[in-house]
Amino acid sequence: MSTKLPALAQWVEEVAALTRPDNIQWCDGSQQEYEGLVDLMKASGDLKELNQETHPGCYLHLSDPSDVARVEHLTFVCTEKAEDAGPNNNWMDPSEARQKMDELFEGSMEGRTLYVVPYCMGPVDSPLARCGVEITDSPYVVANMRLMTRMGSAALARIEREGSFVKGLHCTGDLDPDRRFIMHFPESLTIMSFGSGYGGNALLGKKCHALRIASYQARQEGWLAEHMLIVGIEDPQGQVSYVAAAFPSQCGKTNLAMLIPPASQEGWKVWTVGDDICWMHVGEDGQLWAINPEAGFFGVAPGTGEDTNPNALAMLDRDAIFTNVGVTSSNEPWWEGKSDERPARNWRGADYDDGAGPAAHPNSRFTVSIKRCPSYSDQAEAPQGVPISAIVFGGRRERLVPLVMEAKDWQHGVLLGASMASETTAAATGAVGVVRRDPMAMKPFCGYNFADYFAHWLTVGEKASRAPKVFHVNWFRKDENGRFMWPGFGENMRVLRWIVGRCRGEVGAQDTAIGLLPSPEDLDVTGLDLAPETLEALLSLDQAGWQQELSEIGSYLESYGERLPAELAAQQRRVAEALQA
Ligand code: OXD
Ligand code: MN
Repeated sequence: MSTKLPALAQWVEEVAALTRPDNIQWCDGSQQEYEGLVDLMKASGDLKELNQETHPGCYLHLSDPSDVARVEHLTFVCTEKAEDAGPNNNWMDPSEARQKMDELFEGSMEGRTLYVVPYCMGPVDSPLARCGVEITDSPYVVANMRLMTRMGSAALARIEREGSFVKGLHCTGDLDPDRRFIMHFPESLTIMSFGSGYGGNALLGKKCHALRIASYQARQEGWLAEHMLIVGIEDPQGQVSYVAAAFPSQCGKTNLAMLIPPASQEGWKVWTVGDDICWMHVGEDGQLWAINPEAGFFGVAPGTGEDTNPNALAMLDRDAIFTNVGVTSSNEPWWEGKSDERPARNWRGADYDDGAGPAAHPNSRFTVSIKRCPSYSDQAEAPQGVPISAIVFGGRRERLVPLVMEAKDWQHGVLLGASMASETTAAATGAVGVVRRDPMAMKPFCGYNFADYFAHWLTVGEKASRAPKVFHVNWFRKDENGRFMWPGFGENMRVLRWIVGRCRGEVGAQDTAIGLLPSPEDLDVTGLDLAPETLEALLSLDQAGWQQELSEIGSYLESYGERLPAELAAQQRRVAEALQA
């Protein structure tokens, strides 16, 4: 296999001349090719077979311990002008960055195979989908790309038809953290990633293309590329409303995306369209239509259990790749929160020792095709996408932020998204548990200046005459004893029902300075072990605390200087004044 497209053939030749691989393999995406890669990795020790009787087609990959998460401090957006990348990104001059990367890539594939991986983000026949080609020397990356994207011949055919594609160049290198960079060149639709094999740094279709590069393209072309799950919520009469929800990494997007409503919510169902990324376009009817550009999950394993996410467990017993989990004595994958069984070995491949940290790395992952998900939506492949009724923002906030609130209008919704904050998690290297502003859960993923991004969100709202309603949720409030106040997981269905009810004009809310909040009687809490005072606290407004929050939001927004849209500053002032009243 090779290509009819001169621009692609030439790029592959140039990369090969620079990196000097022993072989070049064009990937067709076939099952046979996948099995060949698995055999190769079993032979090299990159993959270990798990128990094939209980977990057919499942393998374990253990990373270098220094390479287990995204590296935000080594991730750069290289636009010609630093202001275009904005204070939300690390910036490097594009020619300096290219030179640095060329030096690293020079001869870096000697003795290795260069894989050419054409892929399509989104259903191959969807006008909303976009294509890319990743060149990598890692068979682990190729195998994961096959599970995560529409990869191979069909994607290549579309690329040859369209003539354009995002170029992604990846090399594992020697995994030296001092020689690790994830560079984005949005103006030339190019990604260069060196020195890491970790998902978010190396599977370039995901964060690098579908968020950083796509968000930049989306602004130019008038659409949105977001860090959001997409679900269909079906009521007992069979009517489905679609919701897109943005939460920072490790705040439960995957769990919410495949939620199973508890018995008390009889007749309600949740259908999974996506768990991490959402591309939305304004349709001719004025609604936002969304596709999931991915074809698989790269989900966080720890905490995935029978009581938290039974759908995920059900899809993980075949054809999955596990990265950095532990194993049991019968060689089945294991992580904290999976079962009461004692693991035999930890994620470093050593015998498990209770005193020596968790068996699975806190950011250990599973990769599996979305088609394995029991709640996979029959609309997930729809070329036109699904119509979005509600956009939900949320973060991990121990205090202050109520369980749920609704924005007064789109502009206020943009403020809710732009002022989102969350406690940091293990998905990225660095301190865990520190509250940071993470607008629209896009802090690590927006490929341009956040001030321009907020302005773009406001513009999309102007274009969409039937824009979704916007909400904010917080599943993570704690009481003075440090206990979670809301049960979360499947019980979040009760909050989703209020959200859907609001979109359909069927349930009440009280107007407050910070937004529309349900009164306790607006939420169905029948059968929940929840004290009335706790519910009251979850739905109340702490005036002094919010005044302080609004002042912090004001300073945060001011840090974007003159590029900040006046409308957003006005929204902040409006809420701050309402809180003084
Ligand atoms: C992810 C992340 O892998 O957000 O989805 O880190
Ligand atoms: Mn994510």
